Parts: sequence; structure tokens; C-alpha cells
Amino acid sequence: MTRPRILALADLKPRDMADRLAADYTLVHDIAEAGDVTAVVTAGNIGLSAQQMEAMPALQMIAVNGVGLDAVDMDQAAQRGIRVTTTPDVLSPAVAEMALGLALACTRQIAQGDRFIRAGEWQQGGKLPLGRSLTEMRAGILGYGRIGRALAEMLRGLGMQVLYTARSEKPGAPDTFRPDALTLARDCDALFVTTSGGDSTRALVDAPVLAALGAGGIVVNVARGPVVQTQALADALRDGTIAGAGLDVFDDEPQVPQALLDAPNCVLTPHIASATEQARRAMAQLVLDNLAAHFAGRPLPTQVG
Ligand code: 8YV
Repeated sequence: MTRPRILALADLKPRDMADRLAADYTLVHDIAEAGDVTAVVTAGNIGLSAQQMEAMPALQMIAVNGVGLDAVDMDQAAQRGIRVTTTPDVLSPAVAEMALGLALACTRQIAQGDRFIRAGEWQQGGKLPLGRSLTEMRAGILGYGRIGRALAEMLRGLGMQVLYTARSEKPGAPDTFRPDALTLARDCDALFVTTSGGDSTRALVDAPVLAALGAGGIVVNVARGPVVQTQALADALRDGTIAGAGLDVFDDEPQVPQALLDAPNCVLTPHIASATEQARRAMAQLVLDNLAAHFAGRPLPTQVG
């Protein structure tokens, strides 16, 4: 049997998982050489556009090494009967943990304290202002999917009161429902953004939502940059409309707007919420399992839809 040719737009991690992919398939890395590939491996933040799909007439399957589908043209894939898989659940604990870490870094000034020491300010008798206890804040989860619910469980475990917004109230959910971002922000102090990206969630967190969150509030975004309106956030951080932010995602990665770089009350990380050894290995395993199932004619373990 000839080895399937696959376009790899994303690297599997750790290294041995990338080696396994290369052992089973002939990999191409350049779209210009991908005219005859039957599958694509891509990342959540890389996706696959309609134009790229058009250049691959034999494409049968897109394996996303992640959960975000906002960068995949799903209409085009559906029209052509191209199967799409993601890596759900296995990354949720890592992403939830990162959201918690960003919130703590923000409220307890961990990144600020680090900069303070390195700049020699402590040694010169300087003092940081008081922080705030995260566990005494009310958490609001915007997007109560797999990641949002994993985070809610973690925060409940810390004794926090948790509210959430989703498209509809989830019967039996242990957390308190709010119908929209505005009422959620009004009633919480730490707003965690865990929704999917794309047009339906663009700018869900805007100036009125930030104003409703208020001067003691923080925003943590581990979803997609465009869910939070960047200019409104930068203004709110500068003017003290909110207390701080923790951001792992941005509009135009790897670019980060100067206004956010200039905000001392904003903790920035380079889209690494799922980047743990454990999560990335389990994600890569799912990518390999989905590809193997596809080429063996078996049902796909984590097909979307
Ligand atoms: C990853 C993500 O950065 O799951 C997603 O949609 O954005 C992230 O987990 C990426 O997909 C890694 O390949």
C-alpha cells in the first residue's frame, strides 16, 4: 500500500509523536507541494482556509491538533465532505490550569513582583501595592463548554462562587447561570473567557462589559483574541476601569499591541495554555488515532459534528 501523503501545517509534540507521524506517512510541509495530499494536520490557531482547501482536490480529512475550529472553513469542508477531527477533553485541564495561573498572576502580582525584583526596586526599599485574594472573588465563566466546565470545577474546588454564561442554561449545572456577558460581568469579579472563537463570539467582551466588571475586576482570556475587544481592554486597563488582565491569546499572533505591552497590570503569555507535556502528548495521540482510523476505514474517534 502506498503511504498516504499528508500536509503538516503544525508540528506534533513531544518530538517522539512527530516521529511517529513521520514514520507512518509521507509528510509535506509546504502548501505548494500539497496538490495531491489526502489529509492535513493543522493547529487550532492555524486552521485551513477555503483557498488552501481548493489547492488540495484529493483532500479527505483535516486533523486539528487542538479544539478551535474558527480558523477552519467548515462550510467548505462540509460541502466537499471533508472530515474534520479535533482533540477535545485531553487539553481541558491544562487550559483551565493556565486560566487559573493567569488569574493568580494578575491578582497576586506575580509577574509584576518578578519585574520589581529584577529591576532592583525591592532591594532599594520599594514596596508593591496590596494585591487581592482570588479565592475571595466571584468567578464568571464566559463559555461553559468542556474547558469552561473544567475551569469551573477547579475554581469551585478553591471555594470560589462560580457563575457562567452559555447559549442556554445547563440543567443540573452546579454553577449559577447569567444570560449574557453583561450580566455575568456585573455579577462577577474575575471574568474568564473560555468560549470558542469565530464570528458568533467576536467582541463579546466590549467596553460596556468591562465597565460592568468594574474597578476591582480582572479579565482572563484563554479562548481567542478577538472575543475581547483589544482597544476597549487597553483603555480599561489604562483608565482603571478594571484592575487587570491575563491574556494567552491575541488578535494577530504573534503580534501583541503596544497598548497591552505598556499595561503593567496585564500579564501576557504566548498562546501556551495547552502547551504541557501531558496535554500535547494526548492531543498528538488523538491526531494519530484519527488519521489511522480514517485510512483504515474505521469510525473516527473525535470527528466534529
Ligand atoms: C493550541 C488551540 O495552541 O486548541 C486550540 O484551539 O488554540 C491550542 O490548544 C494549538 O491548537 C496547538 O496545536
